[in-house]
Amino acid sequence: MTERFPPLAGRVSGPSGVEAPATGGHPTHPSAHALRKLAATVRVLTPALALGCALFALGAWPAAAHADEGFAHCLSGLRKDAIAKGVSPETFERSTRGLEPDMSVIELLDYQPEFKTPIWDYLAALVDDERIAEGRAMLSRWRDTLAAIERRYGVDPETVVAVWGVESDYGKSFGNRPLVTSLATLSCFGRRQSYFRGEFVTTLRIVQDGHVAPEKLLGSWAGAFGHTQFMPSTFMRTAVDFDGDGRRDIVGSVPDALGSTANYLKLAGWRSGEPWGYEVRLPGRFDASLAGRRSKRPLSEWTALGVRPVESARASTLPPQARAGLLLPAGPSGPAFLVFRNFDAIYSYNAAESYALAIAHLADRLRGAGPFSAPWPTDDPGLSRAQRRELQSLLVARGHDIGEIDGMIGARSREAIRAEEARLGMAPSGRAGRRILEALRSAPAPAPAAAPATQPAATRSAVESVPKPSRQPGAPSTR
Ligand SMILES: [Ca+2]
Repeated sequence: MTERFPPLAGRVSGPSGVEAPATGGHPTHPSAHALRKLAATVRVLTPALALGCALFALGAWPAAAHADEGFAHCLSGLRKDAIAKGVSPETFERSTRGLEPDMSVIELLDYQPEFKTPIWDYLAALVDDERIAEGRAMLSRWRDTLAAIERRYGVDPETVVAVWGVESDYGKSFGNRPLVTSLATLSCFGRRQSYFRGEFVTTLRIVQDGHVAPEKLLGSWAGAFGHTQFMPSTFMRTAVDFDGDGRRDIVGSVPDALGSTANYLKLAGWRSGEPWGYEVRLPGRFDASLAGRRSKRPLSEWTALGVRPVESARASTLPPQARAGLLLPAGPSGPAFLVFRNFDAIYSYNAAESYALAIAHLADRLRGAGPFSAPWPTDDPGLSRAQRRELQSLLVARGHDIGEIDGMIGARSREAIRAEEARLGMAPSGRAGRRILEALRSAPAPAPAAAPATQPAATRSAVESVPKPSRQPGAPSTR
């Protein structure tokens, strides 16, 4: 699994339900996240592969060529690749019969976000009361399975469940695009065709080996699928058959998915019983240039520099020679963390520090810890998903058509926020923060003329209570 994303990862799409943060890079609002991951993917290619990739790009399908003709020609090339790698002609024919390209995935590949999400917004939505409560319910429901997983792989239940919660919202958000279609399209058009060809062929092998039913091979636009949102190649390297039925099914089997997550982390260097890290306080006049996940120093040096754990009990499990990096996700005036080897293991899952921090913090919250001690350096904190849905409902009640009330703040929600900010005499930012939420809560009820043109808010509230299973990691929201 050493090729997974940056260090190890293999995924090109992100976690559930949040836009990409401005720092560290990740998620879910696909776009920036996806691009970062693609960049990361390229970084891990061997020089030979990279050369192959470049040569392939030179001969890539001309953009002007008719998509259908180009696709048919490309598919015949993919067929040769697939058969050379052990896919039977029958599997190939069955999987690609009537297949047509889905050019929307190429748009997603090239999508450039117009809005940077601050890390406090990102974390507020990924580690909110809902996800903590559901995670605790999952810890209880899958207690025996998680205990067996910990015995086999040495990864604690809270970490495994936190990855699950961030990756697929505990199995509620897999993405709904057929992998074969997306990956065949990405193999034939756009950038990174060489990478996606490998993922396409591997997908056919997963089908051929019977691990996951073909009709259940749905995922993000880039091909991440199942509870763990593994790319097909990551699946091949790291997925396990934990329930013992002979299939590695990270879509249909929670034990397989959770076991696969733990196996992934173990292969990424997880050290059993060690913490990922903990929040610290910096001394006055601290040299922030010492920060960096990779700039590791012994704990004793950090102590000598005046860096102190916020809770000393959590720091006492590591020896003074244990090596830690200092993470300052929002600069020296925000929360600070010392992070150890296990943080790197989580990071490898998705190659973004903000992502790893979300999982690490969610795991701590599942263990009963509270929020970070230091506030984020903002006077307008981020919103939970429930608060985002409330904000969207308030916007709809004022006549804005923002699409579905799903807690995902996309372009249409931001446009509506901008309009309301202007109306209320605030500087228009388009950001879903506490200030605009509180302003709209206390603003006078909208005039009847401004009633929603589409669905009444009362009808929509039913929608908002249902977790949205269709989030596309990597897909820009249209709202
Ligand atoms: Ca199984």
